[in-house]
Amino acid sequence: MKVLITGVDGYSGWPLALHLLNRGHDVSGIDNLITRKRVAEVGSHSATPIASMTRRIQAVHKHLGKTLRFYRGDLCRWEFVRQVVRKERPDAIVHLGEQRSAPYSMIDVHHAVETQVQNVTSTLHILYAIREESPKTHLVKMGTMGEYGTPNIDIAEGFFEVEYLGRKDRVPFPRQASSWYHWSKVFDTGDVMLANRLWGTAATDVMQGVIYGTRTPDIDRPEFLTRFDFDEVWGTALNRFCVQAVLGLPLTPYGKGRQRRGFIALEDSMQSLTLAVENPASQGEYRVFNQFDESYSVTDLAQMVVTATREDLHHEAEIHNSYNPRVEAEEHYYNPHHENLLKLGYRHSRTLRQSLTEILTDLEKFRSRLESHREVVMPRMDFRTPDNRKPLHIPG
Ligand code: USQ
Repeated sequence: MKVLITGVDGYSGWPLALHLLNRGHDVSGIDNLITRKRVAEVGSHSATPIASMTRRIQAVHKHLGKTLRFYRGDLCRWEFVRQVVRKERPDAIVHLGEQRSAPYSMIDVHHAVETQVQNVTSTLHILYAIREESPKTHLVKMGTMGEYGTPNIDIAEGFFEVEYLGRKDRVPFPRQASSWYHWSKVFDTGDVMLANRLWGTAATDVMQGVIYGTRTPDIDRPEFLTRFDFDEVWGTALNRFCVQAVLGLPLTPYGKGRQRRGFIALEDSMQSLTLAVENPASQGEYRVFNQFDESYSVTDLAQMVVTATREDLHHEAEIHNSYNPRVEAEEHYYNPHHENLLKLGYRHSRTLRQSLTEILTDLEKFRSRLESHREVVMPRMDFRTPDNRKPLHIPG
């Protein structure tokens, strides 16, 4: 199949490109390389030393004997998006090319607007490019489990039956996101559903949980490493806890630490996106996949990292809850459903505990890159105050 990946330079875009190439697909990719700049903007860098896009493409050619067609450009430029889709006319577009950090979107009005304008614009451009240049293309759109928020009822997989004042309907599950970033994904979902209703665009909307891991079988040489972020803006809680443990800093669950989220290993995320691509939605179909395997509270994560640090690195890590810089429920019910991928043959292949050994071992290898950016690891922002850069007090 011909597959176009937007955000091909990103944490999951790059391993997905390698995975699809290794499975014999014809792969092209778009990126404006902005994540590299944005991470530098907050004074950080990837823990893993990632190759430039040029070196990545050369390595694909040299080691896999394949060509990855790369288009450097901004998805907010309509003519650029249209020209690439016209040239490629892919069977599938996997749209990963969006600003993906909730904290980044909460820094101030400029970052909130930048996130929403860029994310919503890119999705609309892709929808229109499919309509005008390649109407049979199947869109696999990266959304987030965070669109649903944390309601006090089970979370359905996209749609659910509701009875209200004696009448019944099947309607989209309510969205209650808790950052400007997560709301940008809600708006995307609305736009993808509308394109599907207006034009019959085939679409899979992937509600993805937090992805973790440094390895997949396709990342088997230094030039193929994918990025791993650990600062408070770009690093997820799990990444940050692992880096804190390696550096001997306290692990920082925010607030009560009972916030629960769904998690999926990078390798399994590649498996599910591949299943979505290889088993496309039909013309006129809009489907939703809740994509995660295990659900944990932030404290569960921290405790698992403490155990893995003891067993794998042979030193003790400590947990010091910091106050919560985010506005979110710190204790809540969480039971999302996920059946649609299982029906396509998805099988959970990596547990968090297995991945933790790999992550900690890999981080040890790149310790000097963590040491040199030690100051970005502990939380410093507070999104509850107008001046969100107020320093936090971390005990110990
Ligand atoms: N948290 C801590 N300590 C930290 C950092 C975060 O306790 O040092 C807490 C946060 O307060 C939050 C939870 O951990 O309650 C998750 O935060 P996160 O930074 O790990 O992840 P999140 O902001 O939810 O975003 C990440 C990805 C995003 C993706 C989303 C999936 O950055 O691209 O959409 O996970 S989901 O969480 O299901 O919405």
